[in-house]
Amino acid sequence: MAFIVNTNYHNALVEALNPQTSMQTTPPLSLSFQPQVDMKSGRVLGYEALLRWFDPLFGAIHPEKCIEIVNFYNLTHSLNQWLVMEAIRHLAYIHTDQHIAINICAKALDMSFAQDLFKNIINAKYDPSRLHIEITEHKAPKSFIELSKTVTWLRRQGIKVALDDFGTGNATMKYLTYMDFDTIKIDKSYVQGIDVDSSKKLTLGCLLNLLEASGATLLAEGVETEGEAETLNDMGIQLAQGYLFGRPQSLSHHFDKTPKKAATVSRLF
Ligand code: G
Ligand code: MN
Repeated sequence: MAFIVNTNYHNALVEALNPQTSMQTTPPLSLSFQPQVDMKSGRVLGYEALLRWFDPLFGAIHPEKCIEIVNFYNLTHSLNQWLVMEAIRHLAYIHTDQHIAINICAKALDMSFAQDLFKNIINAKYDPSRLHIEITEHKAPKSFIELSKTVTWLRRQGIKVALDDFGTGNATMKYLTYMDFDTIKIDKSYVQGIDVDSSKKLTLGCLLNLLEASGATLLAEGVETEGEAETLNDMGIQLAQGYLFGRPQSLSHHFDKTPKKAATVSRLF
């Protein structure tokens, strides 16, 4: 265990996950939003929501450590429910054609979670396609067959599903053989320095050949320089995320300090 067990972490986390606490001006748990852009048009298509935990007692807790603590105390389900509600709440502050993507690990993405998520987005009267799920592939799911059923069901309801950090997990190919995704996010390790490193370019080229048949839209992660963006464009990747286009920040930061309230509800069923 990489962190020292401290019962205060448990209490702090339970308190932070309370919906009342989330409404405070500076809540301990918050979301940071990083733009996902179409490099051709320059449009911000949506934002990936990244978890931030700042505890009054412990200070800033690194996201990886945060996930470790959450898992240790079996609070993954509560955290994921919190993530869904916060993501839905923030949809009101962005344009009606933009989405918010949340990270859910493959292990936690079961039918009951998916159905709850769908119910919540419908109750909030948003178009389900404005919520994206990024499946982190580091931890293998309990069953690929069950996961593929859930992913198919979610996509049928209009919720977009992305495979995150592609090329870093030990089951990368298995995901592709079992299910289809709307988006595949190419991990930053394949992207960084792509304009100056010919062997990296060759590797990414091979990956792209492989992914062509998947039918998914590709998004390059961790784009930091104009050179990388240009090379990716030349290689046919149109969507990107990275410091070049915007760091993870509060939504009000992305909207020049004045969050845009959506003028109308995007779609009613
Ligand atoms: O894999 P995932 O999509 O969840 O990646 C999000 C993580 O990557 C966050 O921790 C974020 O801060 C980091 N990140 C986002 N853009 C960049 C970038 O351009 N460069 C680097 N080094 N890290 C980035
Ligand atoms: Mn992600």
